[in-house]
Amino acid sequence: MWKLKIAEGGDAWLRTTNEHVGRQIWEFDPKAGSPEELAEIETVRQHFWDHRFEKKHSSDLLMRIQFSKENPLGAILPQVKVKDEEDFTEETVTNTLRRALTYHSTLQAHDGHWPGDYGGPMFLMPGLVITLSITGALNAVLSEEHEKEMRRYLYNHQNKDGGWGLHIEGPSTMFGTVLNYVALRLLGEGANDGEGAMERGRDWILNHGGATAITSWGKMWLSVLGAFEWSGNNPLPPEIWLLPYVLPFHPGRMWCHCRMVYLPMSYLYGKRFVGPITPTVLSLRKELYTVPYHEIDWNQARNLCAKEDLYYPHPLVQDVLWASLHKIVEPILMHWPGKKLREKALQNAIEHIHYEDENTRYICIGPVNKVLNMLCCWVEDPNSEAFKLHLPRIYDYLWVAEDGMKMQGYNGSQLWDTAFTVQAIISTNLIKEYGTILKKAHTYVKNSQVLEDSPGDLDSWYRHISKGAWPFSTADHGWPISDCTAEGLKAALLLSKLPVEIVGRPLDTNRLYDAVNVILSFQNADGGFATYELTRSYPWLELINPAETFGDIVIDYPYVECTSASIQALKSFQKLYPGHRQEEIDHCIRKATMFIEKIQESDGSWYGSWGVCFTYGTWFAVKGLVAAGKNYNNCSSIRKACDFLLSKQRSSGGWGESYLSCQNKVYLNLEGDRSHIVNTGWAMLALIDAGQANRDPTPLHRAARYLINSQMQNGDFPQEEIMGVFNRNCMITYAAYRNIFPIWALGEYRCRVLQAST
Ligand code: LAN
Repeated sequence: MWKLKIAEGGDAWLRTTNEHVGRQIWEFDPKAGSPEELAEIETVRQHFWDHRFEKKHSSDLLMRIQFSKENPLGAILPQVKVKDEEDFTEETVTNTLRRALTYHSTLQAHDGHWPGDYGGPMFLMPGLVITLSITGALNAVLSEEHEKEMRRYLYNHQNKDGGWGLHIEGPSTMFGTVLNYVALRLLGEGANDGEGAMERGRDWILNHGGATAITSWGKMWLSVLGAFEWSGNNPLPPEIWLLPYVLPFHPGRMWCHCRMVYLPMSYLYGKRFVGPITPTVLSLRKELYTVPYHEIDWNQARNLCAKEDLYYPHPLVQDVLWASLHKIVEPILMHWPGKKLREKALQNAIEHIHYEDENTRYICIGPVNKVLNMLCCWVEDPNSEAFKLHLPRIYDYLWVAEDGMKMQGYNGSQLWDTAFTVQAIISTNLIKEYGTILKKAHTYVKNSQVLEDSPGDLDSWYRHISKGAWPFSTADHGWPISDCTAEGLKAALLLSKLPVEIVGRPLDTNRLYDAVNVILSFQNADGGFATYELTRSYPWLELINPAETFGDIVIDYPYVECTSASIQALKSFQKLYPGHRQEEIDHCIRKATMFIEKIQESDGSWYGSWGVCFTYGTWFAVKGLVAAGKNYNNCSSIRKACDFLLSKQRSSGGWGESYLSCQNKVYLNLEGDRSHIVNTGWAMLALIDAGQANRDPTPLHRAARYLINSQMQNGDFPQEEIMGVFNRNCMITYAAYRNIFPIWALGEYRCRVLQAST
């Protein structure tokens, strides 16, 4: 049986700064599991498979089953449902909250965080599988059971039309279909296996123009595998890193995720690296294309892209730029004396790769550069220590649920979920009852702060400061993020106000100061906050975004979420430490508030970039403005926001926003006008903050009723549609949101709507 292990190392090649706190790994133990347990797991797997086209999101049930055995619930309060016409009392809400909190506490790990599935994207696992098969490490890293679960996952998420999407809920794309088809082949499936599934996948590819129409990232992966020619790729010259930093398009100025993905890609491109040509690779050359491989026009292929994949079409300047690099510059760099420069550029690139590896303990900033860096280390030297150090960190990205084993979008969302959960629990004011959970969560928050800057001269590695920041996941990952620092700080400050006997010792003041220092350092001149770094270049740089499937990736833009979270954290800090850097903080908050007001949409909403979408953005914006001292009466932005939210409430009392809002940048309800508990939580929290209870509490009562009635028998809430997003177009799972936001919204509702009115 699969077992989730928390905060364990157990491999001589693993490095850690904090005893692996937050690390979550699935291991297969052939001896574990009673026949009943194994049968239960089979049942939930079968259920997923049977309903896979209607319900594409798994419910993280393997972890839930395991935890229900390890932390048995005991007696649970009886469930109360509220009829439509009926009023409910505070007791009903408190009962729902107790049931929800008791259940949610069973999901807390011993190190204090809430583990969970962070899957969703469908373009990650193929990169891993391709890298492992090229390097010959497939069997060393993945057991038969791993491979079986990965195949299960891939088959579970094949769309009805035979293709695969960019993410689990998305329509089929060439990128998703070719890569997942290839992954299945490398995981041992024959071209006609899967009771017709492989054939349907291939048909999808061939009916949509064949793999020459895959996106640029797909072209790169197929090229290293040997199933595509490098001459069919647009250039990714590593020399760009050697140009002076003053140039606006220097990679050091790009968004760290963009820079960190194109860095290893440029290394592989610069080397024109191709893995061993195996019989499977030769066969793929036949399976994936509409014409024989040797007849493909590779020059034409450079700019082909299936219409299903095209979110960000190349502007003409790009085609001109790539053509001139391809035809004029590359031939020079591939031959003496230009080759000397190429060697220097490759050397420089691999040094930056090693720096990133070392300073994330080989986790790397994200799943894409994780496997690319690993491949580069192997290409540099197959026997290198660096490659060996990469291997055990692969498991940090793998997660098993009833839909199989997936590769996650990060090494988890540990700190983020823990910081939110702390705020949610405290909002209920049931602190004494759930004190032990808060204490453990507090430990996690304290143990996960980043205590040092990255080593060396930060500027020459293009790194921002990290000391005092919080990461999104674990301290070993270590990349600082503005809003994670803010949410971490908010949680730490709230906990510091509670009795030490209940929640343990507060964080040292100096470490609070460090966090404030990081937050202040993240503010841009326009008042806004970006994610990991300052905005270092101009939005027009998006013109050279070559990734057809992702929008807004080239620079780190300022976001409403990051800006609002920073305001909130600084305000809470100031209330407790009014003397510390007072003027700077005041100034920072003033500018940030103006920034948020400025970017409001004309309908009163805010576009959220990292959650779905206008409900998420509006929740953050309102919370930030209110924290800064604005209210319904003195701020027209807040009034407009309330009108916007109220206009979107569904007849059920809830809110339900489709992920298509993110892509289209226009609010869209979920299909069939369904509501979604997480959207409902965000909208309720925003309205409560904006003082809706004093004007007309009815919408809040209706929303609360919707949440109460959505709770399941055991106190859990159902997993509905996917609610996280990145780069405008790709969705990502936040498995703990279904528990956190109903609790948080009902908690505030209980204390600030019901209790306030009595
Ligand atoms: C994340 C996850 C966390 C997220 C929040 C903190 C929630 C957000 O408020 C700021 C942006 C951030 C840090 C974020 C950015 C983009 C990430 C890193 C991700 C969504 C997780 C995965 C995604 C990353 C880009 C995926 C890899 C794909 C590429 C296109 C490189």
